[in-house]
Amino acid sequence: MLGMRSGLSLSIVVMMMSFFIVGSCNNNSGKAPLGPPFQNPIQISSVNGVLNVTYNAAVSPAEVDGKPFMSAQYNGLLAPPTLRVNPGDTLKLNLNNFLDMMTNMHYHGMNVSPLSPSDDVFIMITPNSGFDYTVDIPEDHPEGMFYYHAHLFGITEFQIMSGLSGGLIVGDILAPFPQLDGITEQIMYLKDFQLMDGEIPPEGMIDPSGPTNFTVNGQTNPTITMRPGETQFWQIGNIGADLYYDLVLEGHLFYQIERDGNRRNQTVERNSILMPTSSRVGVLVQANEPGRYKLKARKFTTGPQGDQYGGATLLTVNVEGEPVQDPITLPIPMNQFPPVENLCDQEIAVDREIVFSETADGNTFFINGKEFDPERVDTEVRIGDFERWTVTNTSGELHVFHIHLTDFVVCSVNGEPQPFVGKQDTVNVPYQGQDPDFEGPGEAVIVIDFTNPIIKGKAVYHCHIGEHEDNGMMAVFEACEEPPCQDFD
Ligand SMILES: [Cu+2]
Repeated sequence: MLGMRSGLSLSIVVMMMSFFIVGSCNNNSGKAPLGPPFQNPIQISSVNGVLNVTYNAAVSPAEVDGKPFMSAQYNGLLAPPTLRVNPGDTLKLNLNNFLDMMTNMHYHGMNVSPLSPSDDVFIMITPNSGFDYTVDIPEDHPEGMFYYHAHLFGITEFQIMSGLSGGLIVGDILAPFPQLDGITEQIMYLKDFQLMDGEIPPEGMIDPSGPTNFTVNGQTNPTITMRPGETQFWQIGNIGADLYYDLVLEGHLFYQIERDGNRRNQTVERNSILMPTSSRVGVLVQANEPGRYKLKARKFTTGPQGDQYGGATLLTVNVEGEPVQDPITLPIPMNQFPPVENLCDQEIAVDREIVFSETADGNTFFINGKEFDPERVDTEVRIGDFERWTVTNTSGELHVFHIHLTDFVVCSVNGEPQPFVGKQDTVNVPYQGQDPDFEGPGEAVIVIDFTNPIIKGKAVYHCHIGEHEDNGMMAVFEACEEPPCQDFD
C-alpha cells in the first residue's frame, strides 16, 4: 500500500454507497437478469511452427460495465488476443509504440532466452518506434497458460491496468487425459480497471484498495451456461496490476490440474484458490444441480500495512437443461499424470536468502535492502544448478515472489512443509506476524531450477504487485556457465 492518497475520502463514500446498494438488492436472488454470454478472447494460433503478429500499443476507447474511458491497449482491444503456440514454435511479435511513454513486452513464465530479441526486459521501446521480438520456444517447453505484459520499470502497474496484458497458451495441457477429449475450454483473464475522470489513474494514484471494475476478458459478470453434470476446463489467469483473487465458485469444487503453465502431478481438489497477481490456474469444473452459481473473488486483506478489497462477483454459471448422461469421473486418476520432478529433493548447489522489505510509510520497497537498479547484477547463478532460496518478508503486507525464465517448487511456507504437487513461477510470501505461531519474518522456501541452458543472460526476480515492483522491489540475476559472469550485451 502506498501512503497518503487524495482519493481516500471518496473511496470511503463509494464503499458505503455500494454496501447500501448491495443491501437493498439482496432479496431478488435467482430472479436478477443474467449478464451477457461469456466470451473467450480472440485466439491467434501458430501456423507451420510460426506465430507472426503485430501489436500496436496506442491509447484507444474502451468500456467496462457501461463506463467509457480511454486507455493504452494493444490493437484497440481491452482483451487482446490469446496467442496459441506449441513447443518448438517461434513467436514473432512486432510491437509498435504509439504511446507518449516507453513500453516493452515480457513473456511471463516462458522458459526462453533472455537475450534480445527474445524475452529481454531491459529493452525500452521509445514512443513512435517499434521492436521485433523473436521468441524461440524450446521443444521441451512446459505446456499450459502463460501471458504477455508490459514490463517497464516504474510504469508497469499503470500500463497493465490500462490494458497492456494478454494471454499466451503453449501446447495442449489436456493431452494425457483422453476422457476430456472435446470438453468445452474457457479462457478467463481476470483484470480490474480503476477509473478516474474517464481515464486510468496515473502511476502513483492507483490505489489497490480503491473502488474498481472487475472484469473477465473485459466483460462484467458474464454468464456461462452449463448442463447439470457437464464438465468444463477453465484456465484462469490473474493478469491485472495488483490484486489477489481469493476465488470460490458457489456450490462447486475446483479440480485443479495446472498452475503457472505447469501441469500438476495430480488433481488437487479445492474449495477456494488464492491467486496472487500474475498466477494462473487450470481447473476442471463439473456443473451441479440446475441453478445459478457465482464465481466470486472473496473479500481479502493483504495485511495490516497492505490493502483491503471488498470482494466481487466475476461471472455467473447458469446450470440448466438436460443432465449429461455419463458425467466424467473426477478427480482424474493420479496414474494418468506424467511424473514431475520434485526439485526439493535435488542436490542444492547454493542457498540464498532473499529479503522483501519496505519503509514504514509503505512508499519504497526493497530486496535485500536495495531498490532496483537495472545496471546492477544482484545475483549470479551457475547454469546447471538447483538453488534453494529462502524468501522472507519483514513487512506488514503480502508480497508475490516471481522469477523470470524458469520455475520452482515451494518446499515450505512459514516452516510448514508443503505437499508436492508441481512447479510454479509465482508464490505468495506471508507478512511478518501473519501466523502467530511463527516468529520472525514471513517465509517461503523454494528450490529454483537453473539447469536450462537457454536461460543464459540477465533477467529479473521481483514482487509482482505492480505498485511494489515499480517502487523498487525488483532485482537482477544473471545466469552463466561459470560465475562470475561476463557481460553478454
Ligand atoms: Cu510486493
